[in-house]
Amino acid sequence: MSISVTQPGYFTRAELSPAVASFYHDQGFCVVTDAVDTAGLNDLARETVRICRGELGDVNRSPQAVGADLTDEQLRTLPEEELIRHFLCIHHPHKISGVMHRYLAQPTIVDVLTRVIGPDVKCMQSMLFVKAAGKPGQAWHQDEDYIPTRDRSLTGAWIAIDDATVTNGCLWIIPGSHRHGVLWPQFPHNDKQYDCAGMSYQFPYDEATDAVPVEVPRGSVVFFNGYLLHKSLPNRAASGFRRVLVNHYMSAQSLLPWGSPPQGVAVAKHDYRDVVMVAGTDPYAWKGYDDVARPSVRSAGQGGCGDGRVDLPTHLQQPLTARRCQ
Ligand SMILES: O=C(O)CCC(=O)C(=O)O
Repeated sequence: MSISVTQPGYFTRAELSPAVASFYHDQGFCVVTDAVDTAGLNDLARETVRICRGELGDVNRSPQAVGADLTDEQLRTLPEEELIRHFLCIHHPHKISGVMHRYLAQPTIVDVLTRVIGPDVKCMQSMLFVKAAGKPGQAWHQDEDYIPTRDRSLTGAWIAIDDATVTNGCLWIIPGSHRHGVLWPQFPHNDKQYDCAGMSYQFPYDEATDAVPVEVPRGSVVFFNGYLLHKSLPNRAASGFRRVLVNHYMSAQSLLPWGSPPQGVAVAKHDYRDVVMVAGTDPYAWKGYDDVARPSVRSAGQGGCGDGRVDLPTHLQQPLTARRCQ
């Protein structure tokens, strides 16, 4: 099956123009279908194996994460495909990999980011999804649920290392859903199709009619707004992977109150400084930069997601005070 690249919002590098930003601001996403060439994709795929083997440094395999049960000997010796099948997602690969770090500022990505965000752009996060056949997706959410930018400039750049299709668990989005500028409630779902991250609900859309799959050929980059509702389904292909490197960016003109403020620092002053500038100038450069984030392996939920996982009706029976914290 071939993937259509002539849909609205899909551009080639040669077609980059002000129309890209107009489409992005209206619909909350856009795609560049030829952003990364085959040599680049091969580099990213090779580096994924080195990261999973632990060759570049510790990836902090938490007890609930896939891969936690592998011994150091297995990490070193398992055949590549068997090895990476043990991982769902590694957070912050750019902290240990020069290749992943280089892709934070890949020229086509920076070109689009400066069109949709503005001249000054910083990156605060990378995530490397491996998602082998049989592995779960991630439930409906908005990235600003996790990374609060103050100026709503959060933008994901989702680099497809493999073709991403409905079958192998491509992104699904609700176009235009970022325009409300509202973060919808989330709850700790118990739906086994998805990993352990929260699920948004009570948003004013019908997923049966409003959600669309974003199928893309490998080498494409999907850009999406931090308020855009999106999810992915499990990889239901018979074999193979749906590998993606997702980097998150925002305007460097805004503070980033991400995570808990250090002791004694008010939320209004909190500014996460473990960031990488990828374009323009940083008005807050006087604060300096931190290097505190470490890679970590995301749980796939296959060993369970811990206590308190419920279906939506059960969640809605909980007192409001409890629901507010989830
Ligand atoms: O690619 C996926 O499976 C999920 C990615 C995602 O939701 C994100 O990057 O925010």
